Amino acid sequence: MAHTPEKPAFAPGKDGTKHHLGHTRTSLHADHALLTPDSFVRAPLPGMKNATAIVHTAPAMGAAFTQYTAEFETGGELGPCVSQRFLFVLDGEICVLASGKNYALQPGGYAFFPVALTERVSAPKSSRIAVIEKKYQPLEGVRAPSILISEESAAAPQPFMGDDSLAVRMLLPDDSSHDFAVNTMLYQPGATLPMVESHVMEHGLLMLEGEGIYRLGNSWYPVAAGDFIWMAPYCPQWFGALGKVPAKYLIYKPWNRHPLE
Ligand code: UGY
Ligand code: MN
Repeated sequence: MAHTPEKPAFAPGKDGTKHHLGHTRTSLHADHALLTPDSFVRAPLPGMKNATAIVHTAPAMGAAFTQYTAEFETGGELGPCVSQRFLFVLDGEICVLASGKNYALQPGGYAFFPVALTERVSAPKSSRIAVIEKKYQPLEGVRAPSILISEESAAAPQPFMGDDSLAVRMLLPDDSSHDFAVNTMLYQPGATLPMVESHVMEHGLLMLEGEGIYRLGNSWYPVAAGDFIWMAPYCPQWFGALGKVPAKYLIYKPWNRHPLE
């Protein structure tokens, strides 16, 4: 991407926010990270055209996967990927060319690409997507997953542990060919996780709407749409939605694999 003094690619606070005396809600710990938009740094990844990435988590942080937000200018493109890849459209429109077919994805649309596939992902207008990439862990006797293109509204909402005020949509099929899950969780105002969870799976979490309080380890953080959270395995976690509108997040976890593998 062209790098002009008027529009630097590396611009913390590009959204207009300014840090007051070094204050930010961004907070990094061994077992969790909260990263807020005022501290996001943009840089292109190999193969990107007219696009930049905000890498939210990666092995450098301790995660076994990579999650980033890709921001495209008109005509922007993602680079190639050696692992499996999941993307979820946040804003704008995304064109996918895969297995000889073209798809157009709108906000809420998503795609899963298995390892062997060479997809082309481009943006006909200014757009943003959440991207998750993970090395595939094959399972003996189980076929590798296939390409999937769908939209969030096509996944039926399920009450979480019987609570109608907390709806989960599973975006990937719950079969053991997939080694990770991506879900959306929609909390009505005042809804909470029913328990403090502590589990072997790590999480990547992008706040999509609303706000609330996230407990991570032994700290409680105010969080809002646009924030990213990484939770290491076993990080104690709990969320309560605040405000007058629902809170929603997109959440990743490794799934369907034995911890020894
Ligand atoms: O799927 C999950 O583990 C989810 N309930 N965790 C979370 O929302 N922090
Ligand atoms: Mn969890």
